[in-house]
Amino acid sequence: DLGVEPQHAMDALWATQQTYTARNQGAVRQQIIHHLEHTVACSRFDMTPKNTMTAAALSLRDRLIEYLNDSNVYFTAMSAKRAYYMSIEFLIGRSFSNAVNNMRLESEFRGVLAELGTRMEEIVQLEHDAGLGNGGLGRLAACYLDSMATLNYPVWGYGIRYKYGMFRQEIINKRQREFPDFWLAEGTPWEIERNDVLYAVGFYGVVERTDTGGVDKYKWHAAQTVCAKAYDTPVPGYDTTTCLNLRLWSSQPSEEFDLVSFNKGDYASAIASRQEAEAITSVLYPDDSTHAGLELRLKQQYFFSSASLQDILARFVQEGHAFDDLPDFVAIQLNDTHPTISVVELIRLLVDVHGMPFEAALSISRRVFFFTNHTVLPEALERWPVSLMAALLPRHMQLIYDINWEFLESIRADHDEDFLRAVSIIGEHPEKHVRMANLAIVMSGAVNGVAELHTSILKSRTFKQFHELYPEKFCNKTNGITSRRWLKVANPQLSALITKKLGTDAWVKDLSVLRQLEEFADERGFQQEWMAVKRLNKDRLAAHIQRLTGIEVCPQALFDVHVKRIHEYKRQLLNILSVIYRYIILKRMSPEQRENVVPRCTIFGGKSAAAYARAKLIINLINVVASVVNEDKETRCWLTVVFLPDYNVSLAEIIIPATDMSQHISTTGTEASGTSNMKFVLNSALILGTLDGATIEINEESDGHGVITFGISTEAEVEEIRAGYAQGEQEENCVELDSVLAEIADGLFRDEGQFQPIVDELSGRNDYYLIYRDFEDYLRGQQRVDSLYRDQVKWASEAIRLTASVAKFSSDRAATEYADMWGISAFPLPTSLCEEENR
Ligand code: B1N
Repeated sequence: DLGVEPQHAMDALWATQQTYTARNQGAVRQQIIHHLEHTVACSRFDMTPKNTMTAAALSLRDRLIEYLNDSNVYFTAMSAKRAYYMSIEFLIGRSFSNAVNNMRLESEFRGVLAELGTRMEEIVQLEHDAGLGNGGLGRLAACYLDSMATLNYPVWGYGIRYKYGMFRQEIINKRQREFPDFWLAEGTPWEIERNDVLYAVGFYGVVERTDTGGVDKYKWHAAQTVCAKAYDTPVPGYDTTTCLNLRLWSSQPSEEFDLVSFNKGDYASAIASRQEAEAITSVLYPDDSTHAGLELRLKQQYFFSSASLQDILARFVQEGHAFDDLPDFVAIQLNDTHPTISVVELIRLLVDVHGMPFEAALSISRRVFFFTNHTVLPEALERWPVSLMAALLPRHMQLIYDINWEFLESIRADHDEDFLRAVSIIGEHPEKHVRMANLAIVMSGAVNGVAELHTSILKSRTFKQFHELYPEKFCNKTNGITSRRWLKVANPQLSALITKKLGTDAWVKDLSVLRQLEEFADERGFQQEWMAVKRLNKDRLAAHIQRLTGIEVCPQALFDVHVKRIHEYKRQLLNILSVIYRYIILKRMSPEQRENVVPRCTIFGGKSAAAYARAKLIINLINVVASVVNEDKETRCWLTVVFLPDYNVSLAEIIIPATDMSQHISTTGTEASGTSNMKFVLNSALILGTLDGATIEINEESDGHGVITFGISTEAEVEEIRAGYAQGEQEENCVELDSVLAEIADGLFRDEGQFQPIVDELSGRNDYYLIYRDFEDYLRGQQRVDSLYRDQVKWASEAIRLTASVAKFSSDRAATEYADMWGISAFPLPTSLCEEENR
């Protein structure tokens, strides 16, 4: 923070400006050498690629810090309303290429790295992913920060600096094994440790009530206090000097707390308590889409919520504002319910610490917070037992009751008991619990889903009663992805081809420019160039697969990719069962018949939550099938199955550009949005999918080009079918799936019978995810994909048209919608302040 009055900030900015490090190869060389010698402290004779990478990253960081400081000074000087994106996950991946690209320093860095005897492609691979997220939700947060920075919005991200990110997955004996991901082992050049940005965060204890002249005052005496320390990661926008801040909190023991134990002479318990404090931010919950009902998880949520709220208020006060004006200067986005305790923390800080009346604090909070829901799976809606909440956060529990009382009173006159029970923040069964989504909805200015279908399900089903109460609160914000990381950086060949063809790279900041590609969709020469790029990317992936798994895949085969978290609702099981069917049919064919078959390489990737037995069994099945199929010389040319271990952001950057067709086959009504579908489309992969999540909108935008759909297609139908099953209705037989199930049961895969429960369930039509029901239509969809692939001209045309229609799924579009909702404006640094003269 500034430490100066806002009106003086501009002067300070002018004075410290002009210092942007020069942008030429000489300056870049000088900086990197400086860091090599003085920070990495290696001699000229032992410049390993790793050392060079570290030095190059540190030189980038110097620039990032200049951009970051100036952006913050400028936002303050302009009294900008700020938005804060609170998320328990930020799935950043690697940062090097992204930073070089966004700062437009590619040719300078390439030049210097060549002089130093290495290559950009070589050193970027040495960077460890920052895997501080499970999947879509965390990666979405990262894409949004990129877009907000690019669009010059005054936004910060707040989250947790996990010591261990998403676990590293290995496949051992065809099964998933989890290993810790100590991503900080060699340090990270991208973060700035803020030893002076510290906040105390309390847990447990008691609440003291005092009556001050008729008004009750409450004071929470926490029994445990830990310290939150800030680590800042600069987030550079593309082609702008705006740089946002991602502030991640790390927990450490608080000194006061230590002293008590040490003074008692109890050294051992003092050390134990230090470890308890550090444990709060030590590990990311590897638990996508299911609720982790553990005290430590609630501690994490409150820990980062409290630190962030204290920090936001401190900045607000320092900028000279009065609390009544908070909604004019601050908007806070809750990325799912995980940060929702922030709402209660704000009220506690305003009421207990700053003396504001409760009603006033309520009304302020309702104008500050905004809530995004990311899932309708009932098991994923967060509920905390009142007993746990009351013990860990006693004052917050009281405030939650107060909020609920005020809310229910305000609607009681017009609604019956059933309605009140449905919307109450407190649920009663099986034990009393706090419904975090209800709290978030009651206390937020707006609630959004992440795709059209998802939002309509929220309104009509999940939060039906709330929608009746506040129809205007519900809005949709279809997800988006950043074109910088997912096309410009991940797919340089396709980027170059598009830029050459359109004669502009304006698409990097405006994906609607890609619409112009449609005009060339049927131009043969262009189609050939387009497919040649795909082939290069497939060669690269084939080499990678060989390195990682030893499996040789043929780049002529149709690369069919299914990568995402492993979950029953995402139906990887449906896919692998159809692979088995394909194998059975191939075995039955004569050599002549096989000549007409399109060669397939089916690639899977994804992690299962460590405790999710069924998902792990599906990983096991995929790997068992792969081992049998890949060994079979008779079918080898027509079918290969690959399970790529440890799917993460940097692996996605290699897989997605190399994909011919990607699968998004969740049971209709289960996948809130999906975002990899958008990344595949951006990279010219066709989609085989159900009409679920954002795939529906992708299909609409492309007018069906490049999207092959199948399956039960409305959510209402799914409900009807399930209701039928519940009443014992029998499904018609599917001979294809029956033959697959029979082969599994007969031991085609030389397994130990572990797949029998899957066989039994499906044969008994215990078919919650509609795998049996959708199987035949899925096979038809697969056949359509094969026929299309035989006609490479048609395929290329469809692929180009699909990519041309991707505009809506840019995170720049989504970021603008959020910014409008928050009421914030863009603040690009005036060009006079930028580094033009240094170019
Ligand atoms: O959020 C993504 C969507 O595109 C996906 O469809 C959706 O499944 C995903 C608990 C979650 N929903 N819920 C989670 C993550 C971690 C956790 O601990 C739930 N992730 C999604 C972005 O909108």
